[in-house]
Amino acid sequence: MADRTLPIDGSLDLTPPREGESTWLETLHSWVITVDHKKLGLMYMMLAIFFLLVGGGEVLFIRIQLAVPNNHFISPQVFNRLFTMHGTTMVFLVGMPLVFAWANYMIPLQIGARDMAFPRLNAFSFWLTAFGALFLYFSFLGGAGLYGVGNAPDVTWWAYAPLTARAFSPGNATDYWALALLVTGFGTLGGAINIIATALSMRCKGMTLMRMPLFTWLLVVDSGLLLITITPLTAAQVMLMLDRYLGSHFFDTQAGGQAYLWMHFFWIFGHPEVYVLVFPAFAISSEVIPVFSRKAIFGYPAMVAASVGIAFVSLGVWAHHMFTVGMTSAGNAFFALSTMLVGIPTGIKIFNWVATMWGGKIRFATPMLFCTAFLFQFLTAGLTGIMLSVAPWNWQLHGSYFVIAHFHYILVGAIVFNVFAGIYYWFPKATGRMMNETLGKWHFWLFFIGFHVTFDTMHFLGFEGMPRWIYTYPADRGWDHLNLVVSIGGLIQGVAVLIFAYNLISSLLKGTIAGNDPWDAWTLEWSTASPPPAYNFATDPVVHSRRPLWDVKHPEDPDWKYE
Ligand SMILES: [Cu+2]
Repeated sequence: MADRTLPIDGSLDLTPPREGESTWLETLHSWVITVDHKKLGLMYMMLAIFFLLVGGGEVLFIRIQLAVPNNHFISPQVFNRLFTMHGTTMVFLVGMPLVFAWANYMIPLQIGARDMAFPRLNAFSFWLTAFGALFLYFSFLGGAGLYGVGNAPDVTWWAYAPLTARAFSPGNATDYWALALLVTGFGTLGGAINIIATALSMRCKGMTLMRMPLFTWLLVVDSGLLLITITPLTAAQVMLMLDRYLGSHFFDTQAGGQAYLWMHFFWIFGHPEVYVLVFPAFAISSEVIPVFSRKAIFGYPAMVAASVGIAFVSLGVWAHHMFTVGMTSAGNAFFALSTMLVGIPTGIKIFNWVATMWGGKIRFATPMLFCTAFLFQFLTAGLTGIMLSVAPWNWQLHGSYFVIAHFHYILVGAIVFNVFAGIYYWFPKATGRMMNETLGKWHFWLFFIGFHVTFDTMHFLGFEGMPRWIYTYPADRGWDHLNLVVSIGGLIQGVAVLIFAYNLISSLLKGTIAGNDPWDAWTLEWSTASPPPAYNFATDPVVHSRRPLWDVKHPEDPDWKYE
């Protein structure tokens, strides 16, 4: 065999060449025209964090409105626009950009490449996403203008027919919604193609597919899922525009169309979309948990197989969102069983993360705290998911706050928790500085408490029969105290996020210098400088195992001996 040493042992001078003084305009220009995967990754991240604050701001109004019964803080029309924009923003302008933020920044570094396979397509995809986002928010300026919350869409984030028909939605609000999703959808397709091409064709010497970090694996499977599921969404948006402007009747029941055709098109995208959004969370935990438990990930091949399994099964469960439309009992039974089937590969993942921690020397630094909470919350969300997959149970709780509680357990309890874990973990790599651990712990505990106060309570609101989408409620239903508790929990989460934002900015300016490898980690991104130079690696890395940096640090007992 060839030599077993890595040319990435830290002895190389990887500091980027010094740049001359540049004005802020030149700096801005360099970011706007960039095709560098790291800059684009950070731009996706900034886009996502910006819209996370916007979407969070929207929910602030919603929770003030619902805190007490018979409230008239905002009008029903504004309420409808706010929850529509909240959902659309969080899914398409936060969750989706986050997929590409992580993938862009991390994949070339993790597979030892100098950039993505198609750098220009990468920039094009980012700007499509950014302008699609801008387009959606231009709707606020239409119609009645800013003060009356303009012409913003008010049809919920899944825009069921016939709400979207011209007869029920006469202005341009729904058009903004459909066109914005079309534009960001093309950005998503470009990004997904790029990720797959990069992972298949740009891996460094020695990195076989089964040595690729699980993080990269998950985002590749994620991109495959996106390629399949954005297609029906795009088709549905085109049909919707045809219905609205060219007199077709795909979704018009009065003219022989089918309203639930839209539901099929939307949910065959919409259910796998949940996994599209949660895969980056799995990816982050699959890196953080081993490093902070000081053990290699348990059952790597099973983890890869489970990822592909989840993606595959998730394509056949969509009609569990439609148990109440009156499918045949065979249809109900199929979608109930296929939904329960997701529990098997997901269970494999949870067991493997726990088995990785088992017997490890666990360090509860901030990233690990967030990942540990994620394991419990994800398990709970899975259990309420199985409850909802039982069709007769679903008939009782459909359209209630129980459903909101269930999916926020995934979207916040799994995804947002891991986003925070990932930012604390890779911030030192991207900026060269550590985030403050004390503030990190405050952030974690406040967010953890706020999350449970809000979303645990929401389950009980669902049992008490509170429906979704209502802008206020009478005082005699037994919902008032629970709603107040939910709103207070939201406030605690808001404070935690402000602490996080402060930590982010102050650490960027004066955090302690991180060095190349502050966590004593094992994947390739930690072998280069922090922040990495434009070319990532001075020489092309050569790897011999799944943990190339372990091999360098432990030449007496390298991983490749066991492969
Ligand atoms: Cu679903």
